[in-house]
Amino acid sequence: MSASESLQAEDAYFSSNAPPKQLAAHTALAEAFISQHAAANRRVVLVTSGGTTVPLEKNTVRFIDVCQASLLASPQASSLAVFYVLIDWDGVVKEIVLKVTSPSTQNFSAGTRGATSAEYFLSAGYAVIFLHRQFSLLPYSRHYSHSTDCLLDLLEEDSDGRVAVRPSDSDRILDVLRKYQSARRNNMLLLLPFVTIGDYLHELRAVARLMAPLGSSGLLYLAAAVSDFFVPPERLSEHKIQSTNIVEKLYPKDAPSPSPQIEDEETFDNFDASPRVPRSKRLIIDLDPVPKFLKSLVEGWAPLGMIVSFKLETDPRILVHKARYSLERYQHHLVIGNLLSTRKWEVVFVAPNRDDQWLRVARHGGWGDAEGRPLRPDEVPEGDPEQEIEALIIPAVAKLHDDHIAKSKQR
Ligand code: PAZ
Repeated sequence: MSASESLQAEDAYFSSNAPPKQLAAHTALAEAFISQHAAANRRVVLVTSGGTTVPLEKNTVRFIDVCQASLLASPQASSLAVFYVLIDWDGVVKEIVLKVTSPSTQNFSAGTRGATSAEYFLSAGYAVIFLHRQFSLLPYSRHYSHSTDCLLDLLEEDSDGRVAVRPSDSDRILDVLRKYQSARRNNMLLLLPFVTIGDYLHELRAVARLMAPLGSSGLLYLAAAVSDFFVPPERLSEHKIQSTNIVEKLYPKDAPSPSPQIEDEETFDNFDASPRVPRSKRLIIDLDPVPKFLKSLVEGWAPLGMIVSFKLETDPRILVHKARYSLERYQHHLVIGNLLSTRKWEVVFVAPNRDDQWLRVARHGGWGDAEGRPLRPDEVPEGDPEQEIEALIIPAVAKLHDDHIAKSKQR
């Protein structure tokens, strides 16, 4: 796609997909945050985190969300059809089939990478704008989320009837609490939530543009799992999609827009080898590709900043190839490749004019080389099994950021 075509696609997307209601408020917060830290000559990083949703209705009851690793990796996933989880706002989970040609339509993410990375950036002295999926993991509080330690389990009632931290947990909580309070006190962390793919892109563009004046000292670290596909507004159903044709029956003239919808014909689809569910009972959703915004980011929104993107794959044989392809296509500064199954303990840095660099922390098994062959035992790192991979990633990114700043000063 030429530069002018991608600019057109960008304009078309932003003019037809409404910004989130909180965009103006978020922009004002980000502007004040960036100017405070720029005045103190401090580096600012934008960390994106968590997964975007894809609404299926304007009055959204149902949406496609990121799903658990076990589902993505399930035998049901193939190169033609992937099962995703469709969740009603009241938590009812339905399984649907998307007709797509690639299994990477949506990603999943709890926000662990982003929240953990943000903490290490704060420790490295960066001011952090944390653009995250609402209710995903946050820096510091992630240590006590329901999925790890429930905060209530760490508390007890003392002899005076007051709430106290259990002495056995006090030290580790104190360590996190001090870091958290220091970040708050010094206004080092700005939290900006998003929900949908549209919200995310509007927020990303706004914050990236605000960071442009920082020049090379701005860092954009894009760890969010962003949907590749969406339903364009003109094809969004106004109201909740019905599982019967009740609207057509009662109000034939008000039939909902054609997509997405439950198909009304009693035919079998040839999509599955042995369909068990008649087509009339399925929800078939037709999604458009989201325009590729990394190009706009690199060329237009924050052209001097250092841009780091992530590439998630499940097939080890193509990870490095896909990361390098992305780097060449968008001409940014670093792609961090990771595999779904090993992302918590190994990643690969793919950057221009450098050999690929694998970073690994000690864990039991699970590693492979670029072709997916298991590592020899002597290649598997020893060390603290509790070490987080972000403890290696962030210093390495910060070092590349130093080089980026130094290079831009020479120009
Ligand atoms: O949030 P999380 O720790 O569960 O997952 C992190 C991740 C795998 C989403 C991230 O490291 C990543 O690869 N983000 C980019 C995904 C993509 O290729 O779109």
